[in-house]
Amino acid sequence: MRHLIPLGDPVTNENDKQQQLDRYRVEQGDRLTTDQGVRVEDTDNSLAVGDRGPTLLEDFHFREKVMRFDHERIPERVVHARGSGAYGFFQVHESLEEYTCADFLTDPSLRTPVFVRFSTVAGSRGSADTVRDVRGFATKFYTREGNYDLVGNNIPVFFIQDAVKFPDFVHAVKPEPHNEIPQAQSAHDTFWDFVQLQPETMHMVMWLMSDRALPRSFRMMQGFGVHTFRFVNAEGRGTFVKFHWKPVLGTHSLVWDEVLRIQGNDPDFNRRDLWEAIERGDHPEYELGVQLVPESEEHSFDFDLLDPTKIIPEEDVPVRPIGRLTLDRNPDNFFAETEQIAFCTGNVVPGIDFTNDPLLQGRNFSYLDTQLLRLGGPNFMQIPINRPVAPVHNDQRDGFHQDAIHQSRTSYTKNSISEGCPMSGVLSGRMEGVFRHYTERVEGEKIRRRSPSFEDHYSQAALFWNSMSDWEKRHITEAFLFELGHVERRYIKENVVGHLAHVDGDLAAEVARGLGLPEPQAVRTDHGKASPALSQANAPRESIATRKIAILVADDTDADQVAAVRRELQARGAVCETLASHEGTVGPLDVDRRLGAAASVLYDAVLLAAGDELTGDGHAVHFVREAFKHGKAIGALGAGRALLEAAALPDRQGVVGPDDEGFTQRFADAVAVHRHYDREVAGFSA
Ligand code: HDE
Repeated sequence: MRHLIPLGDPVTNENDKQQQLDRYRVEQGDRLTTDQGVRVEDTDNSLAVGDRGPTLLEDFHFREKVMRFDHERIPERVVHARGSGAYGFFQVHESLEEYTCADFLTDPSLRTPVFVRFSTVAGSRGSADTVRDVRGFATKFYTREGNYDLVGNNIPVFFIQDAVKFPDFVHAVKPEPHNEIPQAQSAHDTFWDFVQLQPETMHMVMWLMSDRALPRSFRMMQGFGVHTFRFVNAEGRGTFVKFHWKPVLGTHSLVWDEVLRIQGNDPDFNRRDLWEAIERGDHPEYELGVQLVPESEEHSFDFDLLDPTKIIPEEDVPVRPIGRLTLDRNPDNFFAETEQIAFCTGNVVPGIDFTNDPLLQGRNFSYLDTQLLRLGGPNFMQIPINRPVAPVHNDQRDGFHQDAIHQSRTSYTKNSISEGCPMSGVLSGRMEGVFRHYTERVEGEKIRRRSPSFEDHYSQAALFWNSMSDWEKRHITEAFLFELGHVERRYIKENVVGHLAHVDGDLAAEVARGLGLPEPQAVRTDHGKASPALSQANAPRESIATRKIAILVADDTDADQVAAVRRELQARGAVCETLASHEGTVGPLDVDRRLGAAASVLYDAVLLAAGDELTGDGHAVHFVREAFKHGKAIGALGAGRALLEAAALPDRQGVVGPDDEGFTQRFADAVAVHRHYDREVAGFSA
């Protein structure tokens, strides 16, 4: 394959972006100066008249310092305001040239640098991470042919079918306008009012009420491009494509009660988890998969491929793994990198194109438009994090914050003065590497009307429900009860239940009962179909890599035994922390955290190695009972038997005792299961 751009190192370019950023990175100097580089005498006292006199306007250092402070804030994103980002690289497994000419998808030796930003949607920048919400999964690929942005979510469908409704939808889910309550929650009247009036939301609402909306970690959630996009190969042939990110660590969720408690214990739970994993060298990895549909099969589904409220079940079109994303570097500065990164769905490279999905078409306007205000003008792509590694040459000029000093005497095309440069492909006659929009025949009347092929709002909501395990169905039902329980208007609840009756009669009846509403008539035409790939219960749960295990120790702990088990767990990739009633050491063991300053919700499993000293400690007993309530693996070692007994747990699913043979293996197996959900049936409450 030929490239217009000189490529340098032919094997890898994963460092290209970092080398570019190095030019902008600034070290902390040792002398304080003004923005003009003038050394500052004293920054603790402003210039004033005498000891007790007024401050002088002439104090340029004071004015500059306060002026800069006054203007530190930029508007937060109108949605996805709270996010966390990381650098990494993407490498395709084998050439996809049969389907796309995108350089980064055809050269397996290439490591394309990326920046990924994960986010919640509804909350403000300072809101808690663990809320019931969709998560953004936006990836900027700095390819040799320009930036490609895959701006996805962790749920494969969306609430609405047409972008023109996005402002209404967002206004409905955001805090209510009169009192700005509630923060980062969908459990309020305006959101459910929108839902009851817009049945196209039903499929997405089912996902939102499921545990998918409570990811354990950004490292353990899927990502989806949502829309059907188009691959285009060198011959100009198009293939429909849906993008999937699958985390190598598996897809895991928190439980609802845990979510609520983490909000107080560590509002930065997901952000911290991502940061710490990368600092530790546990680099998050995701497989990129594609579902490919030949154009000839566009109309062979019982839904419209252009409808973003629909998935293509994996059983019908398998997800083909095509490459791997690895995140291996934290940003140096949150504002400069994570806050200023600007994703635009319109950023595509040759070989990847749009379809006529009306949601996608609208997004292509919105993302570019939103950055103008957020980042202060049309040159936002010159901010270091947004710069492509591919060279940029054009006649676009001036505007706020123009950073480049264009030396050319011309800024128009065609020109003769600069020998016609820079020249488009057509003008130069060199078409290699140009972006060519896919040639598609379109005709029709100019109308404002939803396509009849977008009309079915319930079949895939039912497909999702049918595919759930018992515990997943239980969680979805409870989520509806919680959310609608926070709605004041009875008719809104009734109408939502009315929609649920189209999805599943039992679900609708149970929600109605819980809310004290009349049971609706079941109206679903039961298609009886399920897609096992949709259930988290079917995801592999074998590894304990990066699971956080709390080890409770005291003076009666057998330190050698604990050290040996800890070593084995760490060898399997677990992250262990030792907790005791005080910081410092317990015998030869280093204490990582004081038990009183920790909470079970911050861990995936608990290993009890302390006995009598903690049996009378209410916090320690609560710690164990709460971990049990949230379905976590519990192991008791040596003296830990006494603490286990003190906790008086009602059953032993996922509980491994000191006398159990092959303790470490059994405990690791119990941790790998992630959550022992069947405990919930016993109705245990801590
Ligand atoms: Fe977005 N969305 N969105 N969205 N979206 C934004 O762009 C918008 C939609 C998504 O980490 C905004 O830079 C419209 C679907 C992510 O910086 C804004 C519509 C999907 C992010 C915007 C949608 C997404 C955004 C706000 C309906 C999944 C965060 C700030 C047509 C496929 C990106 C910004 C980041 C952010 C508009 C629907 C994902 C206002 C109009 C569907 C991950 O432009």
